Amino acid sequence: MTDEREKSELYRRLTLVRKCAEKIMAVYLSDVMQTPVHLSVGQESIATALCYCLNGRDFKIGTHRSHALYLSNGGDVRAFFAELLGRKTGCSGGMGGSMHLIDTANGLVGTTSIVGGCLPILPGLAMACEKPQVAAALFGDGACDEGALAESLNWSALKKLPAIFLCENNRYSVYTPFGQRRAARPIELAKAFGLAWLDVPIEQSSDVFALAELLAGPIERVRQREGPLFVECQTVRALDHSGVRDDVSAGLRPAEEKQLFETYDPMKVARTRMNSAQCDQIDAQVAQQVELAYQQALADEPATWEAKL
Ligand SMILES: Cc1ncc(C[n+]2csc(CCOP(=O)(O)OP(=O)(O)O)c2C)c(N)n1
Ligand SMILES: [Mg+2]
Repeated sequence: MTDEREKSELYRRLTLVRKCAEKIMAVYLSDVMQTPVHLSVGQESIATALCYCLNGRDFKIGTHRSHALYLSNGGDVRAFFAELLGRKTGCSGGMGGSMHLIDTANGLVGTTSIVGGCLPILPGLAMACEKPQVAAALFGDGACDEGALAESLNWSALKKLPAIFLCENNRYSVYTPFGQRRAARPIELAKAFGLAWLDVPIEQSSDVFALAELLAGPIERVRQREGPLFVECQTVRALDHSGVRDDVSAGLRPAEEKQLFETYDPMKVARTRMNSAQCDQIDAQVAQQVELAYQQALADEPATWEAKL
């Protein structure tokens, strides 16, 4: 990607996701947020590149680990923090918590804590699409352990639906490594059902600019109704499955995971492709935006069950 305006917009979105995660990390252990959190640190480039190739009319659906999807899709930052803080102004009325983010104005129909839950919903969303609209689901490798993947791939391929399956393969389902759960990678199933596919190594999936470029053409073909697309992006989870701690130091995953993050941290990779003064300027603007949104959300009124009934 060479267009400087496009690059700085992608960098801005990537930075927003990271800075929101850093804010959560700074306050979470005080218990101000009464919700589990599953941070996307290390994986941010994937949702960011995907959303960059989609528009506000396209449907999106995600999982328990969807902060990056909500934020890089243009979700309101105050409503994001308000949701995590259990405020009425939250994007799900303060009742959903971090795993249930909704932003229908921007096409995000929701995120679900049921692993694999978004998979059978995706063909339904794709069936409801009107050309040139498309539907996309972002899910983990653990979701592919569910039988629902085969059914969803089959129906999407059979009906040539405008569905985009994007698997973020961080090779872990909580602490259970890929090799102890699966005989083959998820993409093999997509190939068996005849979907178009993209097999993306970590070198490309951690580079938000490269990934956005790589996704653009195949997504356009989905728009043109050439059939569904399956993308498997290799990635790395920097922190614990849930919460803000480092599970590698706690001995729950091997040290190589930490090294992988050091090498393929999407923020570091993006900075090597940009002018550093420009990055510093965007970093400062986004930091200010995040702090303001957090403080506003903190001052918002708490959600109550009565308010929803
Ligand atoms: C149906 C179902 N089974 C189990 C769980 C518990 N659980 C929550 S997250 C998770 C791991 C999911 O792994 P993956 O899909 O790879 O996503 P990641 O956390 O790696 O992003 C599990 C097993 C659940 N929420 N839903
Ligand atoms: Mg996983």
